[in-house]
Amino acid sequence: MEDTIFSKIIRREIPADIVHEDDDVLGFRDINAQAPTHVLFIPKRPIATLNDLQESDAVLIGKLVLAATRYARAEGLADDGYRCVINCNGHGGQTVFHLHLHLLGGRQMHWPPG
Ligand code: DGP
Repeated sequence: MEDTIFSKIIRREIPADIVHEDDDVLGFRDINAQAPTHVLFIPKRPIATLNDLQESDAVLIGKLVLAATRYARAEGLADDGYRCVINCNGHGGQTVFHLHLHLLGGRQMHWPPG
């Protein structure tokens, strides 16, 4: 997989506001926040898109989701609610090809999305 800006954030080659880190997952604030809380959770091991997930990634993806939901709870978002989004490829609106989960919270979300 080609290097992305997110690999540079993992390696601390470019700055980011990192809010979560463990062995497998990094969480940092989105540079273009769409909500009062907008954090991106990424696997440290680069996977380009949802299409590239293998059966063997099931635990990793579980850890990614749990990192986001635990963070949401710690930030006091759980009761009001929040949104988790993973965009895939062009129609999904993906622009950075290192799989990432957007955690958005702190305001009312709307459905359907645009
Ligand atoms: P997506 O469209 O799902 O691929 O979302 C990519 C997100 O990544 C987008 O909301 C903006 C964010 N982003 C892009 N470059 C950077 C960066 O250098 N730093 C941070 N913190 N976020 C970035």
